[in-house]
Amino acid sequence: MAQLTALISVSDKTGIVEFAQALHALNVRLLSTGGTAKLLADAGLPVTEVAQHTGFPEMLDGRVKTLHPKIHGGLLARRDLPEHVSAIQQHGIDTIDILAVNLYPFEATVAKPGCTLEDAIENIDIGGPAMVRSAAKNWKDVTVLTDASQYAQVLEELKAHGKTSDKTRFAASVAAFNRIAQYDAAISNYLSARLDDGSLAEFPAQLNSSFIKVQDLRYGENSHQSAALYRDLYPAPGSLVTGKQLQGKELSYNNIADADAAWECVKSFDVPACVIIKHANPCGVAVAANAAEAYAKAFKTDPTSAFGGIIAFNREVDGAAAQLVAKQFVEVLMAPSFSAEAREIFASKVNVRLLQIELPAAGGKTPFEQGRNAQDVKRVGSGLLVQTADNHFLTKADLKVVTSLQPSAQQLDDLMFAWTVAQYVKSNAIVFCGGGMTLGVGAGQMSRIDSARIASIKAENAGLTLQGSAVASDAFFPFRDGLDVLADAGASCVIQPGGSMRDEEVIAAANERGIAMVFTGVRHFRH
Ligand code: 93A
Repeated sequence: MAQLTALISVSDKTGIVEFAQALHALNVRLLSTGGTAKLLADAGLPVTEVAQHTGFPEMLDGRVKTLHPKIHGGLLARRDLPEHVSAIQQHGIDTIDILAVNLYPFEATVAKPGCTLEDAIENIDIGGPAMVRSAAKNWKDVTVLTDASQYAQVLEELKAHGKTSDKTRFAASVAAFNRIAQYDAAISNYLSARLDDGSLAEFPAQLNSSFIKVQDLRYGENSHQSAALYRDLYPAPGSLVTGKQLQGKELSYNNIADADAAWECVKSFDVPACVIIKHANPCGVAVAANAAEAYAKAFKTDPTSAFGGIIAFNREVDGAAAQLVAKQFVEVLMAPSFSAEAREIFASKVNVRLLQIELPAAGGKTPFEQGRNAQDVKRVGSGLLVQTADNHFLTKADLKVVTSLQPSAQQLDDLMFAWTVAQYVKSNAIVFCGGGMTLGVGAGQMSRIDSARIASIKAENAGLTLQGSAVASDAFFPFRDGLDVLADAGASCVIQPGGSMRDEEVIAAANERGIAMVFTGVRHFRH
């Protein structure tokens, strides 16, 4: 059998002498680059330096070592194509059958504290990945090894059969491309984070989309979980990650998740609004003439749950609002701005996290311009669920009145408000509203009727009346019983998607109970 040739060029030299010794014992010819060749020669192995093999010296501080047709021709030539075979013969190129390469330690270098841009750049391997790609592309003829853990299996196959199996070579090729993808991602992430001045923003999305780590968090959802916050390289204007923390303890994982829910919800209102979130659900939302009034109303919905809540405003927090909020225990307070008086009021409450986030400019057309994600991602066991984000915002013109009773102008406003809030409540969501505030929120129940019951119980606990209230349901009523619970509680009008097999039964129930009902034609599940 013709003698095989192996090219060995490794930064991490773990196990490489033993591997080369074993190859030599199998009569494999050894080619190698400077540092690796020296190590092998010192171990008494017969090794040909790549520079000698190509007849071209390593140059430019080693930047050009293996970038030569004698190397890439030897890796890429197809042994089954006579044209390829004669071409390499004509040019005096020998085939290379085994390639063992591991790359300049870019990841380890940039992980070191104090790593300079220059250090990082010098550790970007060019020739290594080029050879790995050549060999991996030509996997039918070449075995490519990118990790020391692969040496043993290859030696075993060579010992047993004088060659590696197709299966092994293909698996090694896939592993090689995976390694190169990781390596390139590390380079792209590091450099993207260094170029954080917006100068890529003009490029098409595929050239500028990447995530940057903002900070490690103390722990995740629970203290035994570790966590970090990442943001888009170019965050949408007015999105949570563009915020600036003015004071307070470091934000926790749950703080950030809840703050995001609060901020997304409060951004939906054009008029002054306040949203109080607890465990990802709104426990009070209100609109009013100013921030203080909006807070006072939102707080009334559920004062018990508001304790330790996350509060967002879409208007400046002025002295009046700050004075009211300061009476309760608050974890995070968000607003586009805080007046000097408000800052003064919170200055002594050193633990309260104040987050200043600019609102996106009005009139944005795309989700990005509106400060929203275009896409939603959720992890499932060994997979990702990806969807376009729930960016459907209803207008009154979208509504279809389905009952004999028409909602009044006031009721329509209340229904629109209730619908906006319901979009931010975990399913099954039932939201009682009236006078520009939530009156009872039923969230996250497995049955719609339980959400309805819970919402009315909570209103009762808070001493609020549901007589004449407007109710939003995030999805249709499968039976009339859910609607009956709302009517029993005092609802006068209902907004819901419609689309149930029993819509007729539910509409009849609404007519019978004197309720005005509108269909949206869209639902807002939130899980
Ligand atoms: O500087 S490079 O990008 N240019 C090259 O032509 C080249 N060829 C191999 N880096 C290159 N390599 C890398 O050198 C290999 O990927 C390996 O990590 C390292 C081995 O160098 P040495 O054998 O001199 O220690």
